[in-house]
Amino acid sequence: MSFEKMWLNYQKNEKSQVINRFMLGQSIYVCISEGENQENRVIRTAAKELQEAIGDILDTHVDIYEKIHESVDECLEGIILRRTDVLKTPDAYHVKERDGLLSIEANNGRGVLYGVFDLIRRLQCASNLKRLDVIETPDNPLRMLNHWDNMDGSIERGYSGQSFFFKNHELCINDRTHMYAKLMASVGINATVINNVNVKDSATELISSRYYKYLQVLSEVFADYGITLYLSLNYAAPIDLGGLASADPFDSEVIAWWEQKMQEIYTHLPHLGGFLVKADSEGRPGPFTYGRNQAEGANLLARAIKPYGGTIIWRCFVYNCQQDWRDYNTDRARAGYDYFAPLDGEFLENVVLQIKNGPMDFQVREPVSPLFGAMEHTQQILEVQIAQEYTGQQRHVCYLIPMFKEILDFKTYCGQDEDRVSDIVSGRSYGQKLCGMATVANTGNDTNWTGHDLAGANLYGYGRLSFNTSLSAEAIAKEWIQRTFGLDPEVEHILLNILMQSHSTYEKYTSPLGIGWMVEPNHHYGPNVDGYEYSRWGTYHRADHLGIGVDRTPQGTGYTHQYKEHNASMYADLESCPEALVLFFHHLKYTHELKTGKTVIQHIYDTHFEGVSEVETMIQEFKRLQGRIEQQVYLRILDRLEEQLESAREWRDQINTYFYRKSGISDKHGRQIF
Ligand code: GCW
Repeated sequence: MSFEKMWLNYQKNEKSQVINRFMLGQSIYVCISEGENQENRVIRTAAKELQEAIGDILDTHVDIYEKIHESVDECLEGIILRRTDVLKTPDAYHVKERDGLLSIEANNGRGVLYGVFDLIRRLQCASNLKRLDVIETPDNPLRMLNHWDNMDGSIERGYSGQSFFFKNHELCINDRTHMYAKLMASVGINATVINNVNVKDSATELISSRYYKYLQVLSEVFADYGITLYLSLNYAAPIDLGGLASADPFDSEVIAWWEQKMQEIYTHLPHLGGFLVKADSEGRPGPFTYGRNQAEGANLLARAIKPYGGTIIWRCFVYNCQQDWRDYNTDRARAGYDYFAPLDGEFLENVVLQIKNGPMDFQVREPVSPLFGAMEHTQQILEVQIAQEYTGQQRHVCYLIPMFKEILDFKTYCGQDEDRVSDIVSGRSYGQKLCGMATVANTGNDTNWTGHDLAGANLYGYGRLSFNTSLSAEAIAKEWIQRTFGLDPEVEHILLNILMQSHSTYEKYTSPLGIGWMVEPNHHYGPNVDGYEYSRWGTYHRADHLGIGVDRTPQGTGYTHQYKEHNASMYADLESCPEALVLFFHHLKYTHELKTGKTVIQHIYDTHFEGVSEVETMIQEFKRLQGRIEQQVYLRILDRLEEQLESAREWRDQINTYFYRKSGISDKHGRQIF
């Protein structure tokens, strides 16, 4: 089925064929170096990919000729793929057409591959390749995916079926694995973690002889597409796997165990990039058990892996998940900064901290984590989540790239300029090399990969954005639509509108003014206003009969002062606090008048009615596409939109009714509230 190929579902494109006639009958010259090496392998992958795409899109066969690097100048006509020293940055590429000669040059094999996929994108979108001259340099050195796949085949927060990496505690390597590598490389992903950060049971054994052979094969499949394999690690492996009594980072037996383990791992898996670690978080073991801090914990692993050039990616999602809801002083939002900011400069050079975009947990709207900009001497990765845990679970359409853009564009004021989140994680702010972006992936073994067909835009968009953070969310969505659904302008117009408004619509019927967590506990789908109100998770809205919101100003939990000026004052001052986040930072009366002139309660009612009616409009619009997109896909999407509508009504009615009952204030438009 075509949707198994997502945006690489090449179709014969007559428009492209006419525009790019000069490519017909050309040959591909691949310039490789002498001997067998990884760079050559990636360049060969690139050539095969280009051959396939030209064959399908332009309906013409091109031959591939291999040349040893020195002799390339002989080929005057054709498509040349080669490495060059001119481009200094790894993964950057130069695509150029001149007098019928098309060259794709890069400093490494991966860059050549990216150049090829750039060209393929242009062929699919029917852009003119004549006189093309483009140099692209990736903004982020690391562009990662984190899969939360378990060894039994289930996926934590997975909404697209089962894992395609694991089944019954075995690794799967098949056509889908190859297609995965190809799809990810086509949008610039260069690293992936295949197992859940919650490493339990058999997953601890991934670093044992039972799995090395399979992991090695997998890492080679990935390496041919320029993707480096990483694994998640159980911090208590010395106990659970090694039979030691402790996992204390200062214990000499533990240190020796890790040194030996890393040596063993790298003997079997020379391509492994390193490990992602969730420690001292939500019940997972970590250095706190032994009275050690997070840097001491991370450095243990970093030292052991260093001889092999490996990296330790250490998550900052550390907070007290045994909070008492009666306690108004502890604020979960503060935890990441409180634990990590004082450790700036203490992490070894092969440690990267991975920081979730917000201080809580992937809510519909949160402020940016104040850790960004607070750690000048620490390498950092921004972690986002395209698995739609709190944003409709791939049953609702919610295009997340506009939100990711806002996060990347956020000014931290950590310097005079180059102080945005995008500057920090790209290495521009502090000159760091090991940094970038990671996302919790939204894929599974569903035919269409992402459950909701439109959720494919988030997978595509994340890759494109992490490569080039200045692309607009709209440009990315357009590309994705054209490559996935073809060049019908009506299809593009309607789907683009749906995608571009989807996050705002979702926010309207779920989560007003920065209040999160009003979801069903555990699975997080559907409304439950008090679902997390009296729990241990530190996730409270504090609504009573007079008002709602959390006071995080200096009079409250003091969280606002984790930001640098001017952000600290901007959030603390009700006048300047952005309205979309006002209840995140302030406790307000329902009768408080917002800048729009509406009261808080009226805003809640209005947005919930609007959200539902926007979903109704989406469905009407979408129905105009019947017959214009593949019927099966049309029906699948329609089905999800209909479920979304039903769910949005449930959200609207529960939220509005709850706050009406609490406040006793009627909707001024007299609409139905139950
Ligand atoms: O959002 C929470 C999820 C957990 C997840 C955790 C994390 C993998 O509900 O399922 O665990 O975040 O990011 O570690």
